[in-house]
Amino acid sequence: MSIRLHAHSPLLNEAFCFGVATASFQIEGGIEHREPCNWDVFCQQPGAIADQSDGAVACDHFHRWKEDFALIKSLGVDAYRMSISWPRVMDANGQLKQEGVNYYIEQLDWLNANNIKPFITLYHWDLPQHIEENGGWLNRETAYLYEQYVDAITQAFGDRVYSYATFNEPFCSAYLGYELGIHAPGITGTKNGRTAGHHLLLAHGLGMAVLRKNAPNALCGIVLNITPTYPASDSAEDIAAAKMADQILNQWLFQPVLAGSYPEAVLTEPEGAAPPVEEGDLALISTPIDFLGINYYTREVYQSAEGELYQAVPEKTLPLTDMGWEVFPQGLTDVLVDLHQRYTLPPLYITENGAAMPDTLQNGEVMDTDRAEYIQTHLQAVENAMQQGVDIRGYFAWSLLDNFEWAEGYVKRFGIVYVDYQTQQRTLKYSGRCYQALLTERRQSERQEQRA
Ligand code: GCO
Repeated sequence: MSIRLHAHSPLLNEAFCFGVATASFQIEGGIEHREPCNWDVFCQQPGAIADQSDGAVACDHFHRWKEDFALIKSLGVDAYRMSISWPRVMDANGQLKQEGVNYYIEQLDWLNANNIKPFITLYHWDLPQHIEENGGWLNRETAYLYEQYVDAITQAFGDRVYSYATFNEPFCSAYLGYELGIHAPGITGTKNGRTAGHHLLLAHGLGMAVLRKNAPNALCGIVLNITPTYPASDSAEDIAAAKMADQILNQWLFQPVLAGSYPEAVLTEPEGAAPPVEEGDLALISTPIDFLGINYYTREVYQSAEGELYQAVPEKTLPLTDMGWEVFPQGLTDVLVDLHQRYTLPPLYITENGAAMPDTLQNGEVMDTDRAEYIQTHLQAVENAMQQGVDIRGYFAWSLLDNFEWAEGYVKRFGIVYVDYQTQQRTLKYSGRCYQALLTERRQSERQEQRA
């Protein structure tokens, strides 16, 4: 097994961007150099994190970033997607923290000096705790605090950033954090989920306007995750259940951003839980974006159930990752084509795709052929979507490093690089070597073409 693409694959075109992705809270540690955040506090709740861990050290990337960046460079990627920790760069009075700002500026300068495009996510779930204590995303005011944060940090970064995403997966912040309560801050209730979701989207719209002013040359947009929904059978009821799940769980966030309206079901189901839309909000939220980032991992199957809008089918029929998620590359093609047919899309980037696998380090090696195959088949799925007319400009493997997998702690490993959390030693896994080989080959064939 290796990761191979046929010689004429559009993914081998030099304009197609390959990268790796990470997020601040999941890798940085170095918490004594920043303000506390919602996840620091959530991790202390008994039972919140599978292995009772937290982000205090994580991959110690705060201290080891130069080593990690050398690794990124050795992969031969075109781009690196990372997030900025808001509590690292701003204090509780809304003033920039110079130490944190310098930390990121040094990284941006390193990336630019090494011809690696910085794809910056401005919010990947770590909210300053003092803002959480003021209601977090349930409070409309948080959207305006976010706007101030974006204004200050993007001015400080100047023209160092190739691409900005306002948010990563507002679905997870809103639904997992404020509706199911399995992510920070651990609040429940549909009304809360929809309220948080709306304020996150509002903040996205406000953030876009700031980015246009402060980063006129950057590629700006948002990253949304999507889990395509399939009916358990051909029955009209199951088909309706799958459609309903899609409206409520996926189009909930896609439709306002891409079409300036909420799906009917989100406005009406259940009664009283409609997002708190104020005049002008949807126009802001649907402001044009330069790119849309898509995070894809798996599908979900739904059936109808008495008294419920939809019910996820618990039995899985396909091979599973270590998260218990079905491996279903066809779902990526399907969902990209579906979005393309449904909306007028900006160019897409696959900003996350990858798999947790039960890796073992043996004789200094991790032979994760399963992950290599996952990446290979999903790259093929991207290519299939491109052949059906979808404009896709890049692919980022999630993740560079094994890291803090939120409520799963350090038990689930998504990296193409293995991290020994005792010693902090990094080992490029087999999948990482395959990714590297693919990128090296691509560069070589480019050079040959240039010579020819
Ligand atoms: C995401 C998450 C990542 C997760 C990954 C695997 O954007 O979905 O940001 O942080 O680690 O998705 O669950």
